[in-house]
Amino acid sequence: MKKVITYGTFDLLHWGHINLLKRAKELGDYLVVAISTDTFNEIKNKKSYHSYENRKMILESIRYVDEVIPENSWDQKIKDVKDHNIDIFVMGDDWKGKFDFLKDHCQVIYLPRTIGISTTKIKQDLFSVKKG
Ligand code: C2G
Repeated sequence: MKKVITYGTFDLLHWGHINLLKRAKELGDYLVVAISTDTFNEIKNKKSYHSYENRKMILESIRYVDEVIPENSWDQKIKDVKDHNIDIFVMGDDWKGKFDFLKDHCQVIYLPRTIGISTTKIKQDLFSVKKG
C-alpha cells in the first residue's frame, strides 16, 4: 500500500484544497493529512476561522482523506514520514523546494497550486461585499 502525506491549515475549505487532496490521493492508496493546530497556526502567523477540531472533522469527511493527524511544529515531518511509513510527501508548489530535505526519507512532489482561489481571497471578497 502506497502511503501519501500532506500538510496544511485547510481553513474555509475550498476547491483548491480539494484539487490538492484529490491529486495527492491519486498518487497512492492512502492519504494522511496533517492539519495545523490552532497553536501552530499562530507560529505560522495564520488565524483560522474554524478551530482545529472542526477543520479535522471536515477533512475526515472528504472521500480522498484516509487519516488526519495534528501538525504541531515545523520539525515533525521526518518523524511523521517514518512513523506512518509514508512513501510520498506532497505539497502545493508555493512550497517548492522548501521540503526537499525529506527526499532522504520519501518521494517529494510539489503539485501546481489551483489558480484563482485561496482562503485569503475568500476573506477579502467577503469583506469587500460587507463593506460595499
Ligand atoms: N493549495 C492549492 N491551491 C490553492 C490553495 C491551496 O493547491 N488555491 C494547497 C497549498 O499549496 C497546500 C494545501 O493546499 O499544499 C493547503 O493549503 P494551506 O491550508 O494554505 O496550507 P499552508 O498554510 O500552506 O500550510 O507544514 C506545511 C504547512 O502547514 C502548509
